[in-house]
Amino acid sequence: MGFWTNFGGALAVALTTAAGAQAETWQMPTPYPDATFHTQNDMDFAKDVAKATDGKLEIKIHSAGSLFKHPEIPRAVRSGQVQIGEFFLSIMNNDNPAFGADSLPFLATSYDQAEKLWTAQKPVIEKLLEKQGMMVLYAVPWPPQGLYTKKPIHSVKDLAGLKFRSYNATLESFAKAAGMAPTQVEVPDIPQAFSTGRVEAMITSPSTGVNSKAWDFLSYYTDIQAWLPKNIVVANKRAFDHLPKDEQKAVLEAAAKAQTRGWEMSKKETVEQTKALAAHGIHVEKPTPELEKGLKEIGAKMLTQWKQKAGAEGAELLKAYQQ
Ligand code: PCA
Repeated sequence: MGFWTNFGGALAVALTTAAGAQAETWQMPTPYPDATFHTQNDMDFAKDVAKATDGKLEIKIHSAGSLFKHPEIPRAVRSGQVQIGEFFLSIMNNDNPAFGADSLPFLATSYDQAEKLWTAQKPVIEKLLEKQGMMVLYAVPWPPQGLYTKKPIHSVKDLAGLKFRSYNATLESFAKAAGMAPTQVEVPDIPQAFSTGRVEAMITSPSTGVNSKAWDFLSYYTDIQAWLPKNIVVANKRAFDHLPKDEQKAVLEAAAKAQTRGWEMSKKETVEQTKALAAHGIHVEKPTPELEKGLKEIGAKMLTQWKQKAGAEGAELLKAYQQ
């Protein structure tokens, strides 16, 4: 870690200027552990790139926040400390609300809607990232987000006072509006946060629930299908431009493949990992109409606030989505 913190920038520059004849390695941090389907998709992407370039471009994945912590990854790519990186798109919501559109509760709740939302979001995101010297390679959604608790939850009232594990500012607002007390916890730290009692409830995918063995500390999964937030993989534009043309093409083709494969993996995960939760003894329940109504009311208020902050760009994005 120290090595990269101190010399990563210089090394990245040296590598990119040496591009052309000899082999090159791109460093790729991701916040998520190896068992995550996103990380597995990234590994396939790296293999495809290595194969298409006869090993001239290697992509080395650093999983579970081992090279850079999650909040530092966008900056690491932007500054060229690494050439490529993956992060949760909506953590950039503070830069611009357009980044957070896919984390708005109940705006897009199915894969079809998520796809439509990404189509509307992508041109805006591309423009914003381009200003920061980054380019979009692929984006893949997590399965629909559901509610994990120790006790059954039948209405928003049942959530009052719960210590809640959050993953971004939007979810923090949602939790607060539902009367809960949110704390930010990255995925690799989830088991410990629950076992030490720092948190007692969370909203996340069946994938992350299974990967963190939710059954060790939780008993109920209420399948609220509230939103499908995305991970995005971005490259440093200068690093990309330094590649020989045929390697650029290999990266873009592998990225397009990774996006298609990732969406399919995500759909499969939704079914399989929800079953896995049940198989490990978690009560998988449908939300009561009362709970759904209460949560959707909070979502509607959050959308109104988002629109106010997101300005003309946000309005354009929503119009494209709702068309
Ligand atoms: N898993 C990640 C992001 C969304 C998800 O399903 C997390 O819990 O942080």
